[in-house]
Amino acid sequence: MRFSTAAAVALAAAPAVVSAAKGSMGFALGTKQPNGDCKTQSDYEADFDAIKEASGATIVRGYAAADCNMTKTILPAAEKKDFKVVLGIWPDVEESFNNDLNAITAVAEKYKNTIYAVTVGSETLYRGNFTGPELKAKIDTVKGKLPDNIKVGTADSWNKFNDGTADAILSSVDILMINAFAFWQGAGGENATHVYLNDMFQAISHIEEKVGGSDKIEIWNGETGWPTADGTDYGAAKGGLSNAKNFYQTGFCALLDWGFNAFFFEAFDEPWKPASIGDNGNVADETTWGAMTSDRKTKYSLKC
Ligand SMILES: *[C@@H]1O[C@H](CO)[C@@H](O)[C@H](O)[C@H]1NC(C)=O
Ligand SMILES: *[C@@H]1O[C@H](CO)[C@@H](O)[C@H](O)[C@H]1NC(C)=O
Ligand SMILES: CC(=O)N[C@H]1CO[C@H](CO)[C@@H](O)[C@@H]1O
Repeated sequence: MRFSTAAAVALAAAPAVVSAAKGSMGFALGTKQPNGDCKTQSDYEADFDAIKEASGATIVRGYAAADCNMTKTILPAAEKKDFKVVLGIWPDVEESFNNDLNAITAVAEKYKNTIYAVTVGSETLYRGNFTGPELKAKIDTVKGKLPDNIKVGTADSWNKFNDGTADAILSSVDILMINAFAFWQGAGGENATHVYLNDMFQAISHIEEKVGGSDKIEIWNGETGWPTADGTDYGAAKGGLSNAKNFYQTGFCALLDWGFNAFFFEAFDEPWKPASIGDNGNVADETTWGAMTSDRKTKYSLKC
C-alpha cells in the first residue's frame, strides 16, 4: 500500500493503532424503499444478501432506531442472515431520544448478539446541538439501560474529535464513529484520499493521546463516501462514477488495509430523498451516494 507524503507524515506522527490485520468493512443503511415506503424484513434480507455478495461485509449501521420501526424489522433479518447491526439513537430532541431508546431496550436482551453497538447521536457536536458534557450525559443514560455486551458510543465529524470538543465523552464511550468526508471539504482527485486519511489520522491521534493508547476505545470511520451523479460537485470535489470508484478503491480500501474499521456511506442509492441545501448554500443531491443502485446492483467493485 503506497501512501501520499501528506498521509505518510500524518501517519508517522500519529496513531499507534495500525496493525497488520485488515479492518472490518461496513455500510450505512437507510430505512426506506426507493419509493419512500418503510423497508420490510424481506427488504433488509435482500439488502444483506447484496451487501455480502458484493463486498464481503456483514455489518451495517442505522441512525434512528424507531424510524420506520427499523429496530424490530431489521434485527430478525440480520439474525437470519448472520449480520451485525449498529443502531442509532437520535438524541437531539427528547421525543426521538425516548422513542429510539425504547425501541432498542424492548428487544436488547433478545438480540444482544445481533446488536453490535448503539450510537447516541450523529454529528451532534458538529452541529452544535450539544456540548461534550451534555452528550456524555445522554450516553451514560443509554449505557445504564442496555446489556453490558452492547457497546455504546457516538458518531461525529473528525474535526470535533481532533479539536477536543469530544474529549468530555471519552471516559464514557466503548466505541466511536469518526465521520470524514473529503468530498464535503471540497477535495478533488487524488487529494480526496490524502485529505480523508489525514482527517482520520488526526482524529485518532488526538483520541489515543487523550485516553492513553489504542486499546481503550474501539474506533471506526463512521461515514465516508462519494456521490456518483455527475454535476453534484462541491468545490474541487466532483461527483461522478469514476471519481466515486477511485475514492472507494484508493481511499476507503486504504484505510481498511491499514487495519482501521470503516463504514461506507452508504450501501444503496436513496432516490426518495428530497434535495437539501449543502454547507456551501447550493442544492445538495443526496440520492446517489450508494455503493450500489437502489435496486442493489454494484456500481463498481466493492471488494478491497
Ligand atoms: C410501527 O409498528 C407499529 C405496530 O407495532 C405500527 O402501528 C406503526 O404504524 C409502525 N410504524 C411505521 C412507521 O411503520
Ligand atoms: C486538498 O484539499 C484541501 C481541502 O479542500 C485543500 O485545503 C488543499 O489545498 C488541497 N490540496 C491540494 C494539493 O489540492
Ligand atoms: C439544543 C439544540 O440546539 N437543540 C436542537 C438540536 O437539533 C434539533 C433538530 O435535529 C433541534 O430541533 C433542536 O432544537
